[in-house]
Amino acid sequence: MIEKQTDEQTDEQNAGIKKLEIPGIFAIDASNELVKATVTTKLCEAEIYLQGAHLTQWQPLGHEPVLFLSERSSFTKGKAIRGGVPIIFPWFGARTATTSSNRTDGPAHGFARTADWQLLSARMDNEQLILSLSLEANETSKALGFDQFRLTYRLILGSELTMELTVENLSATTLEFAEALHTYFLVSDAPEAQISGLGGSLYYDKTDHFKQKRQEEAVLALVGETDRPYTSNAATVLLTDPVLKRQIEVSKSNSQTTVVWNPGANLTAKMADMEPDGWQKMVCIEAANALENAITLAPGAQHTMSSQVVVTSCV
Ligand code: TA6
Repeated sequence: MIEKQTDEQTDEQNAGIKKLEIPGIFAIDASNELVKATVTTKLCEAEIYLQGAHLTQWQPLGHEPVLFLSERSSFTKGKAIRGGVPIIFPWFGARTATTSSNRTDGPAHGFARTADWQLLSARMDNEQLILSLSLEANETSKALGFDQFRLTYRLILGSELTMELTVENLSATTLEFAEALHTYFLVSDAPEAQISGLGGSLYYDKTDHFKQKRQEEAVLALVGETDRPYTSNAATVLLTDPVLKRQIEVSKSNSQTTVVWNPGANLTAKMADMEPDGWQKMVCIEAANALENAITLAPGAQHTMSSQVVVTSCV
């Protein structure tokens, strides 16, 4: 049975979180259904929801917002936010045999993005704000067969963005999982965007029966629905926006899968949490370990995947 928190427990928790506020820099708003933290430093502005440890905005000084956030996104308990950086764990997409062995169905992209994470710490270092959050097994994860793990998410928010996800296996048996930092980047017009760094790489085309293909072109342009996990791929990807005149560099470590996703007009029209033209304003470039790159962790072992985002202006 899934236990529901009492109002007293929630109030107590919120009071604890409020103690981590840093005046003028890091504020927590617990007055709405989802607890939201706001970051204002000399280097950037950002927003993060504790549900899902979901970063929904990051804007380094002198630049436009970097992350796409759907205006129709639902900010309610248990519903995934559309945009920002959903944390995908412990399976990617629909639940598959590799990550579920005989277990019951679960929500698309796992339970981490809709779970309540704990804010562990918030501290300044060299004008950057460093946040640490964690998620351990709860009733929902246990019901899905994941009962002994710990996720720790470290966010370094400055003029660059670093996201670090650590998975620890606390059990006496192996832990098999997939993961992704499902980052939605804001672009002025998706068909105009240029994505470099994946030329010559192999990917599965989810829009064409999962066929494996090789990207022949050096620069990928988004023509219609694009849904591509590139496996065994550690590439640094460069997203150029000729209208906003900026380049976003996405590098990563301990990630063997890169995913590029844009739903295109037709799929977007079927998505309740996207504006009809939402697909034009976003492209997901995701650091992941999925499909044949799913991770198997030995008892007591841990694994850290990270992604770094750097924005530069260009002419
Ligand atoms: O990362 C790409 C993808 O797996 C796509 O197949 C697409 O469905 C997308 O994620 C969004 O999934 P969601 O469950 O958030 O609607």
